[in-house]
Amino acid sequence: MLEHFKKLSYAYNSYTGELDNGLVVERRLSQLKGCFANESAYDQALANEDSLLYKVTAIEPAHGEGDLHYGMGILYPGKIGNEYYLTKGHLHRTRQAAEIYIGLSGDGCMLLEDEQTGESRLEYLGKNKIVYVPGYTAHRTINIGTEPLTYFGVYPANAGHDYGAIAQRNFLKILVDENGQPTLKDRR
Ligand code: PAN
Ligand code: ZN
Repeated sequence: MLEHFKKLSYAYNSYTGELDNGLVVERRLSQLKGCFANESAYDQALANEDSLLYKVTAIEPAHGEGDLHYGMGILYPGKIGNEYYLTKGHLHRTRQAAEIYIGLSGDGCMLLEDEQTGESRLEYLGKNKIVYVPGYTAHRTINIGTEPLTYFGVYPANAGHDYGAIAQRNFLKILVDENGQPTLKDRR
């Protein structure tokens, strides 16, 4: 198996979220249409600037069963209205595929939502914190701090990403700043 892998170790930076040699995907505000609850605040922010919200660098060698994929994310601080910057969020195409997130720097949360029951959970994600995302669970990362949030994620190579299912029905909960406190509310 070793011969299939050109490279087995990578340098990373906890503060910039940079991971050598990976495939970098950038997500700007215009690509998160429908994610934020306050649509007029979204339109206003977008008219002002198509800001960079986050970047993900993925390493996906995918040579076969049992393999792992992994990636590093950097989610910048900010808000749309009173809702914190967030990632699009997704389910895995292979629904049973779980994932481990490890917080590297900054202050954030993971919003988890069981696809079948709609049960939501909010877990803190930051330095020295690991979050386990079970299968069948939509997951979204949220920056509740003033610094960039960086994290590492590892998932089965066959997990895949399904953005459509959760985009259509949307996460049931939103995380907003209420008097300086991150507060989980129903999306109305
Ligand atoms: C992560 C996510 C990353 C960006 O690596 O892909 O946080 O979020 P979106 O993919 O929802 O834009 C992961 O969960 N991979 O499976
Ligand atoms: Zn995932």
